[in-house]
Amino acid sequence: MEPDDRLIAKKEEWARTGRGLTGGTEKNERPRLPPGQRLNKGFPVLDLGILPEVDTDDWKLSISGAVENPFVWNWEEYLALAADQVTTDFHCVTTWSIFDAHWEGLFFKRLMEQVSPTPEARFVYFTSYDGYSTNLPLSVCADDDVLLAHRWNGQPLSKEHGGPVRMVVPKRYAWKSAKWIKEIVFMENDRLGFWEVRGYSNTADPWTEDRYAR
Ligand SMILES: Nc1nc2c(c(=O)[nH]1)N[C@H]1C(S)=C(S)[C@@H](COP(=O)(O)O)O[C@H]1N2
Ligand SMILES: [Mo]
Repeated sequence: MEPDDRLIAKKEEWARTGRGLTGGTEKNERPRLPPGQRLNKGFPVLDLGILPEVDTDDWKLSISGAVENPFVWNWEEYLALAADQVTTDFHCVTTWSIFDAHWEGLFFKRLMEQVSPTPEARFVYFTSYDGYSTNLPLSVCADDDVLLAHRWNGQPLSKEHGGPVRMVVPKRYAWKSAKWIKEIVFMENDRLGFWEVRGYSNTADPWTEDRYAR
């Protein structure tokens, strides 16, 4: 499958024109909602127009870069460690938010215990089975609510939402949460991901409405 160029061009245009920026909160909003966001009842799907087929039998997750113990996990190896759970809100830059998503998987902090990042590691770069990428500072990934998730609201994470396994980074806009995760590289220097080179903010903090690179 090829990336959906029209969809990508449209989102690049939103970054240029500042779609969704309000400069404030709307009346009647619950304080729990970041500025310019609205609560969505369902869980929308956003992707590049590619739905990668990744069977758990073939699934591999490679963790490498500035770490003392790089390795490649298969499904059983991941499952043996994935015993964490958390309930979080989730905010997409296109202005929808969902409340109380329940995720099960492996806290990123515990992944870090397994690989032991070197003192030089300050950034993390994620790549996915659909060719997507995104990047974060290591300090953000080490937060208590960041995890690799294979279950959502009591069910296996659906293919549309990034199954078998995706990242979940609740305190950043959702494009920082890579679906269909394939590779995690610990880095000394930052490297911009797919949307970060297309006009979207590198920091991506919903609470300061930090949507776009400007
Ligand atoms: N691999 C991959 N991860 C991705 C994306 C993508 O296109 N490919 N889209 C991002 C964007 S823009 C959003 S808003 C969320 C959407 O997650 P959802 O489809 O589960 O709502 O996934 C993020 N992670
Ligand atoms: Mo998004």
